[in-house]
Amino acid sequence: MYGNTNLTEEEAKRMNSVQEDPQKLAEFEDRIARGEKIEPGDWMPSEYRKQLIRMIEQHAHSEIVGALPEGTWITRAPNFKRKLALIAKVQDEVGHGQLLYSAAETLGKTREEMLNDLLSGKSKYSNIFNYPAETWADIAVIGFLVDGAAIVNQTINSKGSYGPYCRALERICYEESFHLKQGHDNVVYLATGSKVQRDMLQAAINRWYRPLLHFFGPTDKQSAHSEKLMKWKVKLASNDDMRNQFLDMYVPKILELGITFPDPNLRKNADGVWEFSDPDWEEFKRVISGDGPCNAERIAVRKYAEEAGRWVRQALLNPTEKYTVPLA
Ligand code: BYC
Repeated sequence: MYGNTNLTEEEAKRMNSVQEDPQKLAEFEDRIARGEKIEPGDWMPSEYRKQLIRMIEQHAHSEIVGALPEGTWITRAPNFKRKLALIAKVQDEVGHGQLLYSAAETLGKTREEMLNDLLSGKSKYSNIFNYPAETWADIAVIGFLVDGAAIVNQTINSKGSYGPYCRALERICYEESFHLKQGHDNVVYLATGSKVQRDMLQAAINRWYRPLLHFFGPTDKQSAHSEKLMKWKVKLASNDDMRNQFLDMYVPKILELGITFPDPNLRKNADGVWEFSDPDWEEFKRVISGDGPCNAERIAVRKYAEEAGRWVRQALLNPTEKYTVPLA
């Protein structure tokens, strides 16, 4: 999936020692224009490498942190069938993290460096996982709408220019489509259930509406990286376009269940563009800078996992060594 060239940072620097050679850059851009995939050992501008590491790493972190709000509901799932589906989904999300860390490693940053940057707050992860999953309906909404939003983004970007990332995204999208089905089933079940269940679902939609709008990133005018990423076909649609596609696909599906969105200005205009109230971009900035409702808790859980799992990593690295940590 990744090719067999995992570069160290040192090697990556060396490979790009003639990084902005105009001829190499022109050849690289021609390849991208022809729709060719760039592979780990190929020449690439250092900025392309840097941007990919940033984006894939953030994506990988989002998967493993994203498993946390759902993970807390495994023990509280309403029945065995739902519990089994949720366990499988959470396991998939962590697996997606593994695929994405491997894809980012091909660019020269080690997994350890990436995880350290997550824990120190240097590296971002998706805004949306810094909100609490207060009720079982939040799990339904995450499964249907957060996974739905992720599929919109990932299906588009799986046609991008960097081979290892695209192949990881393709596989992730297959698995996400099962997540979406369980989320949809869960949402429909609650929407067609008792008044208590419908109210619970409505309250969850009210909570997740704005974070979902934020999920696709700042508006195109505010987006710092889109222009470059789109030029190099890492991103194949802008933040606003992806957000619009998501609203187009999912708003009608929620409305047809008799559930509403907490925004009187949400509507599709004659040009097919969805309009909505300002989703409070200041809140978005706060949340992605570490000051959301659950940022501290999410990082604390990850730190605990790192520390408590250290002996496992050590044991795996030294298969001949006898266990020094008691197993019970
Ligand atoms: N959250 O220039 P912009 C899942 C940051 S997990 C946090 O537009 P870009 C799932 C951005 O990083 C799937 N930060 O950025 C898992 C940049 O900051 P820096 C999650 C955000 O990269 C478990 C600054 O804002 N999906 O589905 O061109 C259970 C300026 O933004 C966000 C991905 O990770 C955000 N939402 O575009 C269930 C998709 N948005 O780095 C489900 C991969 C922006 O300069 N990522 N920022 O400090 C992408 O497609 C792109 O990175 C984005 C943003 C569209 C998100």
